[in-house]
Amino acid sequence: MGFETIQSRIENGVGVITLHRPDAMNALSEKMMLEVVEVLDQFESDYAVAVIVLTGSEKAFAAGADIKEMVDQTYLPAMQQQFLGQWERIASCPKPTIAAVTGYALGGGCEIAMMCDFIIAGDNAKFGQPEIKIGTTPGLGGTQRLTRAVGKAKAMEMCLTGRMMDAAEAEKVGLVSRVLPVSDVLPEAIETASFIAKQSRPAARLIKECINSGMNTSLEQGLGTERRAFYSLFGTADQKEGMQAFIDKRKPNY
Ligand code: DAK
Repeated sequence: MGFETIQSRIENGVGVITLHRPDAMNALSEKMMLEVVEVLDQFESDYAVAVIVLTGSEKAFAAGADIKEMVDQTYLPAMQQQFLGQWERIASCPKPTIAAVTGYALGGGCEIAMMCDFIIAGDNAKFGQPEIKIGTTPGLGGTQRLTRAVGKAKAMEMCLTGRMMDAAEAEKVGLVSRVLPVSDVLPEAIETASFIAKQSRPAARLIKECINSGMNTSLEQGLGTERRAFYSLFGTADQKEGMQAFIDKRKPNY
């Protein structure tokens, strides 16, 4: 689609976005952010795309925001223009998203991986929030999503020291859903995504909504949201098809 810093394609109901700045460890430049947002807009409005996979290169998913672009930034323009704020767009995507992470996922790289619904990691993956080492704080959810994902002790240690977490530790503490050999990560992420793409889209959307909203509400409110979602799906043809297919001992056709 003619992008400079990313590549994108659609296969089997899956939109794949590949971060592609090989000379800069896929550092998240402003140009890259605009291109990711543009392709997300396209994927979201395209019925051919049911699920989105975000990936990088073998060496680096992304080594964080582009430090060379940030070094001279000043307070007022950063605040007034909500500098880099559009990266948050990944978290608000209503379609299911999977991060296929190999290599470094640092700073903003770790943060955009955590914005996805789940992470499948390569056995060479390294997650970290090294901002302390360059005189700043995480700015895209590192102190918040990481803490919710791995708990206070690990998040504090990682953010205060910049220590990287390897793939085995990330799986153990629940930051990633699975760890695979590097060459299997993207194919497996796409296969998982295309499996989800074949399920009921309204059901997938509501599952995502329930889990995400439940992360920010009380158990009682979360259970209420879940129950309303469950009831509402009785209004869809997919629920009828899914249940009838089970009874008929055949595959559902959504
Ligand atoms: N930015 C710019 N260039 C980078 C980069 C980065 N984050 N990371 C790597 N590069 C460049 C290097 O400068 C080098 O370029 P040349 O010198 O060849 O021109 C090239 O990529 C290869 O890197 P290295 O030579 O350093 O490679 P190594 O294998 O030795 O080390 C590394 C790989 C990933 C461990 C290392 O490059 C590294 O530590 N990178 C920086 C990691 C880092 O500090 N990341 C956090 C950045 S701060 C916000 C939104 C977002 C953010 C904040 C707020 N808002 C919405 C408010 C995010 C902030 C951040 O992510």
